[in-house]
Amino acid sequence: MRLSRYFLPVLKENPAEAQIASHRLMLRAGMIKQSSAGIYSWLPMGFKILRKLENIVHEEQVRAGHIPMLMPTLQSADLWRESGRYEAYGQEMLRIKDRQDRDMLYGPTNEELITDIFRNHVGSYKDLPLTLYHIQWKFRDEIRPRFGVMRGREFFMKDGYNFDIDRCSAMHAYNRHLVSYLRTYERMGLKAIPMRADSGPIGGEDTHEFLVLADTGESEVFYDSAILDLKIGDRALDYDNQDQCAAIFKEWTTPYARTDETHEHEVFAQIPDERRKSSRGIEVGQIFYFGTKYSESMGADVVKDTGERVPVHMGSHGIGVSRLIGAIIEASHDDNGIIWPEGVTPFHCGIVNLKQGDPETDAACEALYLGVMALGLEPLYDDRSERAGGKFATMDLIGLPWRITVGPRGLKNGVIELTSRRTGDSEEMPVENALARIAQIYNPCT
Ligand code: 5CA
Repeated sequence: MRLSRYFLPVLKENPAEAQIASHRLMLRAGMIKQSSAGIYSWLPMGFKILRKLENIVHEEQVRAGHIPMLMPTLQSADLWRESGRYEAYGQEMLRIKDRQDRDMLYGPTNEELITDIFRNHVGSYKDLPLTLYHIQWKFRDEIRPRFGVMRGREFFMKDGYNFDIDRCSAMHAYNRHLVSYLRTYERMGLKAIPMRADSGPIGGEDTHEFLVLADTGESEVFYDSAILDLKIGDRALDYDNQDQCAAIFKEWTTPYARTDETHEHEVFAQIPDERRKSSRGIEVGQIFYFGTKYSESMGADVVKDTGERVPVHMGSHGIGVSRLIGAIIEASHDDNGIIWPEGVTPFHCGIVNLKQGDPETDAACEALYLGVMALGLEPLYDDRSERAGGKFATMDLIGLPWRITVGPRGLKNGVIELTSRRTGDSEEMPVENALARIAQIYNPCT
């Protein structure tokens, strides 16, 4: 993409309404524009990252054997009356009447809708286990929408639902989700810690929240710092292997990690001083096992091999896809702007032309631009006639992990400059070497 032809409305000044870094930087970097409280338009740069995160979530869900689909945003109130949640959900639910005077609602979550689909189409134990998911907009009329996409009213969420014949099979689904979520967050360059939590309006017996540590997080968390050393990495995962998923679940849930809702002072006090930590955290996902809560109230049951009819065991599992963008920025920025982890960056590198209009510099930049694209990567080429300082400031603000700077002086010596956004370190090298480095960074196998 050529910056001169892109739509990147960056702001020079800090917007007064933004209290935390991620909100400020998303507005300044031209990623989002508020349309009303807690509701945003996603401008091209923000939309590009949202799509990247969505793709990572899809890839990891499909890898875990879960099946993508799409349910509507508007739902019928009658379904929610069946589960008893229409009244119970309270003010956060946006209730709407259609022209026939029917009660509708903008879905805050989808347990009822998916249970209705299940009971209409599945009747036998032979069709189980089954996990369906979608990534769709949700609406919760939050009393205090704030911090930009972090606590929005309209937000983008992955929600998945497992249907299993018994508790044991459903616990495997629970563990499998925990493992797939750990992998998902790691790919995004995040350390998200699963913490035993409270199930709130979703209900159920078992639930873990995934928290990214950040001073600006809304939750208070308590943990054993040993958990920070754990990593899924590139270990071979077999999601059908119950023992492996259970072992990884155990590995991550053995060190103490709780939100304030489930915190136990006495247990916490037993952790050695140097490992006993408390801080703030951003909740980027939550998994639930709620047994037969919805299947019993809504009649979602299957016939077992014995001929007996039993309600299915269910769980639901959410990832806050739009909130994740805020969480990544909170975890990865400096005074000059965002620092995107390579796994989620909107463009793989920036190209800065220091002397736009100079035939040699322009030609070198064009060649580089085509060269990066030939690697199957996306460069953002700043081809505007701006001062170098302004171009650098924009690149720092939008946070691409690598910047290639091309100027007449370097070209005389046959070199350009490759700069890491994270460390600020620059290295001069011939164009071919820069291309080889970029290729190696993004495709380590080539
Ligand atoms: N049905 C379950 C699992 S699918 C559910 O709704 N879980 S949830 O309430 O925990 O939401 C899942 C995730 O969505 C949360 O972990 C959080 O990351 C994100 N989320 C929830 N509310 C908001 C909000 N107001 N703004 C942005 N993200 C939100």
